[in-house]
Amino acid sequence: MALPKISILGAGQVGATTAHLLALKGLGDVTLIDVVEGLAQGKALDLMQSAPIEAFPVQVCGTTDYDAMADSRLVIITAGLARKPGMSREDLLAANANIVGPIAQRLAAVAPEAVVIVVTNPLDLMVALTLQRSGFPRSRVMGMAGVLDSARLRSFIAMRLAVAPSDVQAMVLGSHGDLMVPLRGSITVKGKPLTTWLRSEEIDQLLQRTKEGGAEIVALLKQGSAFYAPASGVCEMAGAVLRNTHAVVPVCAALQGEYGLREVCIGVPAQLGAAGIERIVELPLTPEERAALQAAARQLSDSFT
Ligand code: A3D
Repeated sequence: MALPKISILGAGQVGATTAHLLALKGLGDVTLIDVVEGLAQGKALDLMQSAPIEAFPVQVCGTTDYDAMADSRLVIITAGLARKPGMSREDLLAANANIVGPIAQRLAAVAPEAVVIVVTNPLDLMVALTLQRSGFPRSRVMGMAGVLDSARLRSFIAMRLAVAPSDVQAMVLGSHGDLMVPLRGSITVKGKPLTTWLRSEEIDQLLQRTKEGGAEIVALLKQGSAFYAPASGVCEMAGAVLRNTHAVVPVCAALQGEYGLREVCIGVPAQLGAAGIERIVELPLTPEERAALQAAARQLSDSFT
């Protein structure tokens, strides 16, 4: 059976690491596309030379040509600038809108049936832009951030309690940034509420570290931002779409009334399958969580107008 075609825009840190993981998982044939001549071609060739050792069955190729996205089942947009120390994600808005907008327009022309996962920051605004420029239904455009923010929180809790990360369950909604909304009351470790493991002040500290999780890595790296965990987040979403798993994961999606919000792209739990977003899952939120989600939505609406 032919493997699905996956195109990745941007062969930088996140794009190339995502290509590597997708190949290792055998999720599809990968086309890497980057504006820098030779970059995508070189990384694709390097990845193909790992195939005899890793025994993955997929093809990876690289190009500068956007039209190579043609007939993709899945398009992943990582093209754009990454943060430097001291920069907020919003500082990237103008530059990255000029990169993502034309990509969204082109992909609508050459890959009109694709499901799109956006990674470029500022994430929630780039999802809204991709939706607008592609003209795609909201079911086929989503952003990766909640999976990453949730994984960061789970890893911090696992490190603090010295338990397996897979024993920690947590979900982070809202905007990818200061206005993320961790569902504090529903965090569990080995099935028991986090409040039975840690004092409230310690939980506050872990939540704050999660909010600053991206900046912590930017400050350490001094150039560029995180890419291993972001690429894992993208692959989790890609796997749910390509393998039609119906898994529920937090994604940035356009809301039309869910959670009482409209005309905004923001992080919420969604069930993913072959068609993209199959449904947005409305979890019961506490009044504080609902207010935090609304505040994040207000700020995003202000930024986009
Ligand atoms: P980087 O390693 O700089 O790669 C970006 C690539 O995009 C570079 O190779 C560029 O040459 C390429 N590029 C630039 N313009 C174009 C264009 N017009 N067409 C095709 N390719 C182009 O950055 P990165 O991979 O570390 O990060 C990529 C983006 O993802 C940035 O905006 C990051 O802020 C964002 N990011 C988001 C998350 C989220 O959780 C949402 C996590 C990590 C990174």
